[in-house]
Amino acid sequence: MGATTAERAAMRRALELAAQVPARGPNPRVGCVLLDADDSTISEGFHRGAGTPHAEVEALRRASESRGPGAARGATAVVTLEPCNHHGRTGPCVDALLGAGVARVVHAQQDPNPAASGGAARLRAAGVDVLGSVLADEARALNATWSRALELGRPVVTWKVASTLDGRAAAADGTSRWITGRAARHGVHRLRAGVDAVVVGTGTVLADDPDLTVRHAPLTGQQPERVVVGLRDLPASSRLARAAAAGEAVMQLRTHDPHEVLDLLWYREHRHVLLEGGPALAAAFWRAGLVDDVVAYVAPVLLGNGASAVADLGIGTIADAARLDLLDVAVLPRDPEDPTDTPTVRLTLRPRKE
Ligand code: AOF
Ligand code: ZN
Repeated sequence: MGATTAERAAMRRALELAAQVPARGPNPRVGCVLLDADDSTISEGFHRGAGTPHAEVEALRRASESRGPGAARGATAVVTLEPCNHHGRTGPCVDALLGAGVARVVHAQQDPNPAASGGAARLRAAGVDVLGSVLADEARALNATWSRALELGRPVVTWKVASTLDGRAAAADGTSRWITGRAARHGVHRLRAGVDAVVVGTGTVLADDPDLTVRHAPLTGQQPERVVVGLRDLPASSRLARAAAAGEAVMQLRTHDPHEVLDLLWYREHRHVLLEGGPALAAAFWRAGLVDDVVAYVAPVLLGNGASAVADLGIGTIADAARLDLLDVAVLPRDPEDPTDTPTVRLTLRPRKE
């Protein structure tokens, strides 16, 4: 049987429940609604993040809280993600649903996590009526970056680049403060607030002494982990070395291999990382085909000299140019109160992968 009108409405509600949580961290956002035989809602639940109960378990708990034990017997569980079938930080939702005597499960997205998938098949084998792919596109969009990461088996990489009109990230003497305007700098803080880790090369630390924290944007949860890639030691006086000495989440990875960087970050359960430069690190990720999204801030400024925003990509002829699809363009106006501020154009791009 296809999804009933009540089940589709419950799925919309479950998507809404899931969306209350910010999209970040190792786990997807998931919502669940339990319906009884006459389509009325028994209870609702959603997942609040890694280490907390899954949406189904939360909905089952609330069902017995409000209606007593056995409340979910014969019920339909409507859930935005295929129920998990693994012991992660919590037990398998499949066991919880079977234990509660749920008769039917309607889910949206199939779980792209190979460790947790297989729940639908196990439920079917146990005699539960299972219907998948109901509002699956909406559910995937709810966890778009998480889904991409799980499908890739590595963190999604967003490269943030700030440059002049002629593609320079710094002047000939290395100075780069500030090429872009204030609104762009605040935009970068919003980007940081949405990722698990911010990654720079040692060269950027030596040249700019960045702090890399979220300060000019709202932040839910922890600061993203600050990651420095490269072999050179950080000066003890640098902001990042001092933060590390104070026990903050700063990590140096002594490698030049982007694959190794992403393996280590994946192992730390990072699903989305922001690559913030500099040119050498950006080029290494490009050459390895490990740039998934690009946010470029371009200021109406010319330098005519100085480091390019990205180092040599090994491209010698126009036919080999790296090409990107343009997804969005926005003008970030200058602060009218501040004569030293500059407007900036923000381009949102995605590398074309042939
Ligand atoms: C569900 N319902 O509400 C969520 C699911 O480490 P754990 O135990 O929290 O497991 C995390 C994995 O379980 C996650 O990667 C994803 O595959 C699935 N998440 N599954 O049935 C939920 N949050
Ligand atoms: Zn689960």
